[in-house]
Amino acid sequence: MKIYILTIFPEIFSSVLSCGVIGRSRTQFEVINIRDFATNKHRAVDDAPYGGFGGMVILPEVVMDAFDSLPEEARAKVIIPTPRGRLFRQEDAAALSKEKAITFICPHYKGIDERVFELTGAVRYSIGDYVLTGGELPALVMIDAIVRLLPNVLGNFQSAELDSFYGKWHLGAPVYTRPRVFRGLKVPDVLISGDHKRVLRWKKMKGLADTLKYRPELVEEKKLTEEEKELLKMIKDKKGGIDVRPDNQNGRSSLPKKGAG
Ligand code: 6GU
Repeated sequence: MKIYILTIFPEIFSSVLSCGVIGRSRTQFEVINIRDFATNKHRAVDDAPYGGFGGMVILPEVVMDAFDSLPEEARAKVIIPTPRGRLFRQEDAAALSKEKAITFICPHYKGIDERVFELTGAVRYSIGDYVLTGGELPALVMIDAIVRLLPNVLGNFQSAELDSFYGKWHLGAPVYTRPRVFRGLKVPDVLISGDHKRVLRWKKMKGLADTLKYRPELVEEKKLTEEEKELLKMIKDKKGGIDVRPDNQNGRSSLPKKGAG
């Protein structure tokens, strides 16, 4: 896959795209500095918005000149990260991982002149209901989600299948490693049983129980398979050995303080 990124902050991309799983992937990244296309005398890339109210808007001409410098393949799939877009989801990452080339145009300041959306045929995506200073981090978030789904990128592709939201609507299960007891906290016995079927069932049940606990708004009757209905009933009836107590989310440990008591 080839990913083109148009930005006024190319520095933001270098470390993320060269590290870890994304860095090792064979994706070709081309980061283009929009400022290189500024031809006005101060090489300005922004100007005040029509209508006032302050802030700065990226000039359409520099963005379009940068965009027009890209090869044909870069025009097929264009994404502009913006809080005024559709929420980016796992399905979008999966669909985009099938593309040959994707171009991200990163807004900054108050945004990019609206005409750029129209002229490039861009799709708008938001990564959540909060406002960030620019589209660079959202672009990286989307790129990470897309690239890890490319064939041969995750060492053990099976590992994507039990992920939260991978072909499912709910969260995945938590993970543990050595040692079996750490500071008094035990790894669930089932994970040490060596019984694959039981482990898989526990993962399903625990993923559902945690969805109920942390993201209850995701649990909708009509989305549930018969197996999920049955598992959720067991969870609610406190059968199946899953702890359903709400846990402490205020950052403090639920363990007694050292020296207390
Ligand atoms: Cl895509 N851009 C900005 N600036 N803020 C956001 C966002 C995108 N998604 C959520 N917040």
